[in-house]
This record gives sequence, structure tokens and C-alpha cells, in this order.
Amino acid sequence: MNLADLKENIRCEFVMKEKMKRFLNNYTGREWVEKTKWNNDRYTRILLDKEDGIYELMILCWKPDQKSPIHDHYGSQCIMKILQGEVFEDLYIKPNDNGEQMTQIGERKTYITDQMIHITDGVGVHRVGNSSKVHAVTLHLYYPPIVKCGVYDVNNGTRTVATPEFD
Ligand code: 2CO
Ligand code: FE2
Repeated sequence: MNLADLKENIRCEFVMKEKMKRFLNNYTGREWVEKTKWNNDRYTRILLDKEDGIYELMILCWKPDQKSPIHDHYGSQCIMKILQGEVFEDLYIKPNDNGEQMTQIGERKTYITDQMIHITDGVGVHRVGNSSKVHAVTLHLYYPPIVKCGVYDVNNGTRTVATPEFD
């Protein structure tokens, strides 16, 4: 890849990210209310739209105290918008097989309705969850689709590959 290619790739990536963030930000519809599903044991994932190899759009439904494991996005970019409630994000440095306890980046961040998060594996690996007393719903755009993800053990950084499922 030469410098022109590099510049083009970088430009594309940023333009794309800003555009996608704007699209999600502009979405004020309430169609998702009819699509929510709740499970007492874990958060649910409901597919809204997808184009194989290109993107996936989904909502995630989090009952109080439900949270994801610490995970990466297997190279996929994620833009997430809070549709209802409040969620937290703990961000960690991606471990490098040294068997040490994982290191958190900064403090826990909390996001309320209409706020957005953009995350890539370059930023770090994360855990998202509902730390509030109300049901939370989040809208996620992954590009390309998140067909697999690495799940991490906080104590030693061990990574296992999982396949996220839809409800
Ligand atoms: N990535 C998790 C999932 O797809 C949700 S955390 O936000 O990226 O289930
Ligand atoms: Fe995630």
C-alpha cells in the first residue's frame, strides 16, 4: 500500500464513521419498542437489518444488572446509541498474552438516552451493561457484521472466541 492508498483508507474510514454516527443520531423513530424481547438470564440481541459482509443493525435489551462479558469486536466497528435507560461501559487495554490481570482504561463511563458510543478494537475491549433500575435498550450498528467476538477473562486476559446469537 502506498501513501495515496493509506490516505484514501484513512479518509474513507473517518468519513464513514461520521456519516454513520449522524444517521444513528438522526434516528428518532419508535419502531424498536415493538421489537424488544426480555430474558431473565441475559441481555437479548434482536436483528433489525443486515447485509452479509457489510453491516448489521440490531437492538440489545438489558434488564437491570445484565451485562456483557469483556469482549472485542473481531475487527468490526460498532456505533451504539442508547434508545432507553442508562448503560455503562468499562474499557480495557487489549491483553498481550502475559497472563496478567486486565487493565481498565479510565473510569467506568455511563451513557444516558440518546448518547452514542463508537468502539473499535483499536480503542480497546469493553464490557457494556445496565447499571440502572430500569430496562435499557441500545441500538447497534456493526460494520462489517460481528460474526464472532473474543471474550476475555479479566483475571488473566485469556481470550476465547464466541459466536454472538440473535434472539
Ligand atoms: N458487542 C456486544 C454484542 O454485540 C454488545 S456491547 O456493545 O458493543 O452483543
Ligand atoms: Fe461490544
